[in-house]
Amino acid sequence: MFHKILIANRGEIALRVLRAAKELGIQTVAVHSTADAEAMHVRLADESVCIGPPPSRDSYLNIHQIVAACEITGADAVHPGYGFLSENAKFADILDAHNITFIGPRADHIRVMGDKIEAKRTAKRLGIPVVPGSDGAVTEDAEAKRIAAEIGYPVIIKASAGGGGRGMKVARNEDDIDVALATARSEAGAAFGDDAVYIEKYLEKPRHIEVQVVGDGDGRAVHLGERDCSLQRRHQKVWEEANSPALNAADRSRIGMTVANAMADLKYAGAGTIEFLYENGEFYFIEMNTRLQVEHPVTEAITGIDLVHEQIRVASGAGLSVEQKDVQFNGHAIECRINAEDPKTFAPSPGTVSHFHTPGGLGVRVDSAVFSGYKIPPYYDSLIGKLIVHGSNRVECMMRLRRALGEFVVDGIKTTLPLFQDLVNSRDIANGDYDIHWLEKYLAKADT
Ligand code: MV4
Repeated sequence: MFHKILIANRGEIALRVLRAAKELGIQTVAVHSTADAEAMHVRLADESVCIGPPPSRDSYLNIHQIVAACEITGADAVHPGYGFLSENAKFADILDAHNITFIGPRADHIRVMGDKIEAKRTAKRLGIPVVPGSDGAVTEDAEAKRIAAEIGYPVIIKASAGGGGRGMKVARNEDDIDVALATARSEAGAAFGDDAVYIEKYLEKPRHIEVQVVGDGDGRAVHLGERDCSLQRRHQKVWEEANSPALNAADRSRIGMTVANAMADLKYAGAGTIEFLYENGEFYFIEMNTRLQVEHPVTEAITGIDLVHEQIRVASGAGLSVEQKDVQFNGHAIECRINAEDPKTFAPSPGTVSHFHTPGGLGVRVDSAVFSGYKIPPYYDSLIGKLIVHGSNRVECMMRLRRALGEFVVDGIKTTLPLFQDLVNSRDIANGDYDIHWLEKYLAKADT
């Protein structure tokens, strides 16, 4: 097992990782920018190192400073959390060259999945169902039109280097292709320095359902069911749940085993998420995330498995603590992402949290690094906490969520808590009746 883990992140996820490390008896090192000197992850770590000024590129993304912090403290492993360097293959390679373990998958797996065309090819080869479309990059209008005619309109053109919805263009008929292809390519080139795009069937009203997997890197992999993350605004997840209200146990087992077998074949190591669009009872692979995700606690709630423990175990060579037959899905869990934002305009609302009081009780978990008097710096993303509620079924979970939201107090700044007060009372949400466009439509209506 590791002696000392350096946590290359901040905020609630730095705390999340720190807790797992402490439970395993491992020493912890926090790194921080000058803006985060007073942060909770710094206070709770055994040691801390300041790695630079507030802008992320100079601190949390500064590979050389982070490697230096490992050398100074004698850390033998790095957990990257999510965001920042978590899907940076070069970072994984550099740590490896310094004999420091990257707590995550192999660099080549990060690289393959970071390129959406390669990711889709790999998924298909491994037996994962993909969205019908081009087999690789498309450059010519004629080729795009031939493929679109074959799969049928509407189609969507996506950047291979993309993600987060940037550089996507929908074409509803042949006349749209020229402009969609040219725009997607130029946007991709400008945003990512890579203008490779591909084409696929556009699904009109899918749900976003993602399958959690953990692999031991040696041919064993276990799926931990799915999360429904359809409730998004501008490609930012807002509310996530496990299980998906749209799936039954047979669907879950079918897609879960497909993914687990694929990741076993790949010899994937650590935690990963396979994202699907789900429409009319069918799954279509879109992307894979090779990291721990923000919404992992809903999976932990229904399985009782600590995903960060599993990541650390696998990276250290201790292997997975569970086999597929040990994994059971108990009840239902929902996560609300609490952002320091205006609940109507979503404008960031940094500043001092004058009072912070979190809900408690059975089935309630709050992951946050905020405390009364904490000053939210303006430099980083606006997630300040996650409320995760677990119940024996979805109805109980919703009742408990409504109760927990009523206890939550964040004074001094604006937060998205009022949005959740509304959502928990929505009829469609109560019925689990929503797709990837539901939230945007709901917010547009509330706006008028
Ligand atoms: C799609 C799609 C419809 N059809 N692909 C958006 C971000 C990227 N991760 C994938 N995205 C989509 N891909 C096909 N073939 C619709 C979306 C999409 C979306 C997906 C998940 C959650 C929210 C979304 C909001 C708008 C569009």
